[in-house]
Amino acid sequence: MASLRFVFLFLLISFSASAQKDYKLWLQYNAVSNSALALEYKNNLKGIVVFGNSETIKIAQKELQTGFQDMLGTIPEIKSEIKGENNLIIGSQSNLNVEIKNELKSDFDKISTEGFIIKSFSFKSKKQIIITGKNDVAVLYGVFNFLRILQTNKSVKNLNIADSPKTNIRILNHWDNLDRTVERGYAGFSLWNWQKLPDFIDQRYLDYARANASIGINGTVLTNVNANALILTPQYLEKVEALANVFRPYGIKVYLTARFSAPIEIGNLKTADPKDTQVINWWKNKAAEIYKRIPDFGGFLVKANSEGQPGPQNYGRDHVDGANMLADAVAPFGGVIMWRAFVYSEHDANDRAKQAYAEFQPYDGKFKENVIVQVKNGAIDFQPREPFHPLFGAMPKTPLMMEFQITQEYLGFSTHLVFLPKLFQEVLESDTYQQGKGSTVAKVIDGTLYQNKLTGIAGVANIGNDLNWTGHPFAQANWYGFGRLAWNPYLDSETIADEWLKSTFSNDENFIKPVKNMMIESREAVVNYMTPLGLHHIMDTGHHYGPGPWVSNLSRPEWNPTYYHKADKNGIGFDRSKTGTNATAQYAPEVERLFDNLETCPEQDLLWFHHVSWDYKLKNGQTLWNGLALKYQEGVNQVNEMQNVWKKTEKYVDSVRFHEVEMLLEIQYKEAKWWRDACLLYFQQFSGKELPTGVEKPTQTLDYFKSLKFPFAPGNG
Ligand code: GCW
Repeated sequence: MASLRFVFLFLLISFSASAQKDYKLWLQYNAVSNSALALEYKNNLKGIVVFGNSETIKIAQKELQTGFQDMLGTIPEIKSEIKGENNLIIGSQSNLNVEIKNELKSDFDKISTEGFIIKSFSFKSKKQIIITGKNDVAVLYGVFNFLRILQTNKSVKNLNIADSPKTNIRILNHWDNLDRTVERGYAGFSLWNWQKLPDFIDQRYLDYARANASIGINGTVLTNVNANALILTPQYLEKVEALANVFRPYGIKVYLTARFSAPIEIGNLKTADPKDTQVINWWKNKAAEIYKRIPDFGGFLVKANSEGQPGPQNYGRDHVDGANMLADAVAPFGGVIMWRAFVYSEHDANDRAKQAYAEFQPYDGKFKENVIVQVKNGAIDFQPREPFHPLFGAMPKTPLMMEFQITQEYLGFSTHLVFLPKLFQEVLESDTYQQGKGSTVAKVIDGTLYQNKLTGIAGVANIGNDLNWTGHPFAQANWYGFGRLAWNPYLDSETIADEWLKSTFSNDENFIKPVKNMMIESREAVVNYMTPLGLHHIMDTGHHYGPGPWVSNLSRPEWNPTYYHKADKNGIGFDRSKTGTNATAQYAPEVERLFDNLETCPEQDLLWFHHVSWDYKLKNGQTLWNGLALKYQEGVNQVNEMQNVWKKTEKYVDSVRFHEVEMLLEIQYKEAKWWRDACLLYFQQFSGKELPTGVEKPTQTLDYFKSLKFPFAPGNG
C-alpha cells in the first residue's frame, strides 16, 4: 500500500514537473550538457554588475540569475562595481559610467531606442561583456537575447552584436471578449480575468509579459475587434490600468479596441457621427480619461463597417473621417489608431478579394499621421495560402501594418501542427514591384520602401488559459516566431525553428534536424490536405472546422465555399484574371502579368486566379484532376511522415509533451484524411473522373461527410 502511494506520488511529481515544462514555453533554460561549453560560459561569467535599479532592470537581473542557475547550475556573484575580469555588465546608456559610454560611443550610434548591444570589450584592460541599450527595456531585450545565445549553445567569446527592431509596433491582437470567451481561440479562455481585476493579479499576467518581452513584443490589444463598448467605462478601465501597470516594466503597452458606436452605447449620445461635435468631444474626453490612468496607453484598434460592426459609414462618412476623428482624440497623448482594412460588403457584387483595395487605396495620403492602416496578409481571410494583399505597396503615402493570424482559425485550430513562420515569411518576401524589383512586403512593413515613420506588425494571438498557453505545444512556436519576425521581418523561418526547438526542447542535433525539417514542411502539408493549388475558403460554416466545399446556402454569397471554388463540369477555380473579375489588375504591372497569365501564374496560386478545366495540364504533366487528388494525398502522407519523425524523438522529450504531440498528430492525420476524402468526393461529382493511382479510397461517402455537424466547435462565440 505504502509503495503504491509512493509510486502515485512520484507520478504526480514527474507529471507536474513535465507540465511545468509546457508552461515555461521557450524559456526552459535547460542545463547545458556540453561540458566544454558550460565551462566556457562559467569562465566568461564570473560576476554580474548591474547599473540602474528600475523595475525593468530588476527583472533583467532576475532573468539572468534564473537563466544561469538553470543552465549552469550556479549564479555568478552580483557585484556593485566592476572588479576583476570576465564580468557581465548590464545597464542602459545613461546609467553607465563615462569611460564605458565613451568606449561604446560608435556602438550606440548603430542602435535605435529599443535596440541593444551585446559586446565583449576591454575595460581598464580587463575583458568584460556588456549588455546595454538606450533605455532599460532595451537592456532587457539584450538580456533575453544573451540568454538565447546560451540556450542555443553558441559561444560567448568575442561577442559583437548591435540589433534594433525594424518595426515600431510589435503587437498581439487578442480577440478576447469580456466574458472570457475568445473569438477563434482554441487554447481555453481568455487570460484576462476581468471579474477579479483590478485587485487580483494573476501570476499569468507577469509570465505573459515576460514571454512577450523575451521576443521583443511591445504591445497588446486586450480586447476583440468585434468590440464591446463597456471596456471603455471606468469600471473596466480600472482593470485595464492594473494590467498596464503589470506590463509596463516589460516594455509592453496596452491598447484597446474602440467600438465606433460607444458614444451612443455608454455615452448617452444620439449619434456616433464622426463629424458631430458632441461625438468628437466625447472621444477627446474619453482619451483624456484613459491617459490619466495609463499615461503610456498605446491607442485604439478599430474594426469599422466590417461584418456588421458599426462605423462612420452608418452616418454617410467614410473610413478617413472615422479614423482621423479618433486620431485627433489620442494625438495629444502620443497615441495611435490602427484602422483595419478588412472590409467587404454583401451589397457589393464585386469579387470579395477586390473590395478592400477598391475602398482603401483611394484614401492614400488622407489619414492623419498617427493612423496606421492594418491589412491582413491576404485579400480574403487568413487562408492556408493566399497571395499577398494588393494593398501592400499600393499606398505610398500611408503607413500600413501587417495583420497575421497566429491562432489557427483556418489551419486546424490548435490541433494541427503547422509552423506559421513559414507562411509569414512567404508573405513578407513577396515582391510587390511597386517601386520596381525588390519592393518586398517586408520593406512596406518596416517603412523602408516609402520612408514611413510609423510601422508595425500585428498577430492575432493564439494564447489562452490552457496550461501550455497555446493548446498545441508546437503552437508556442508560432507565438515565438511571430515575435521574432515582428522584430526582424527578414529572419528566415528555419533560423526561427532552430532557435525555438533548442530553447524549448533540446540542443541535440539528432533531435533538431528531423524535427526542424518536420516543422518547415508542416505548412505545405496543411495546404496540401486542405486547399492545394490555390483553393481557398472551402471550410465548414461558422466555426470553420473541417471541410465544407458543398456549402452554398448562406445568406451572403461571399460566405459560401461554392463562391470561391466555382467547381462545375468545365473545371474549377476563381477567374480573377482579366477574363474574370480582373483582381489581378490591383497589383503592379509585373505582378499582374505574372498572375494573369496561366503560363506564368505560380501553380500554388492557380485556382486563386484562374478557372481551369479538369484536363488542364499541370507542369508535372498530370491533369488538373489527377494533380489535385495527388496533392490531397501528398498532404496526408506528409502528416504520416510527421508522425514517423515524432515517434523517434521520445528519448529527447519529456513524456508529457511527447505524448501530447503524439496524440495531436494522430488527430491531425485523421483530419487530413477527412479533408482529402470530403473534398475529393465532392469535386469528383463535377470532374466525373476516377481517383488516380496513389490516392487512397475514401473511407466514407460524401453524404456522410456532409451530415457531420459541430455545434460546439470552439472559438465561434
Ligand atoms: O477571420 C474572420 C473571422 C472573424 C473575425 C474576422 C475579422 C473578429 O472569422 O471571427 O472577427 O475575420 O478579422 O474581423
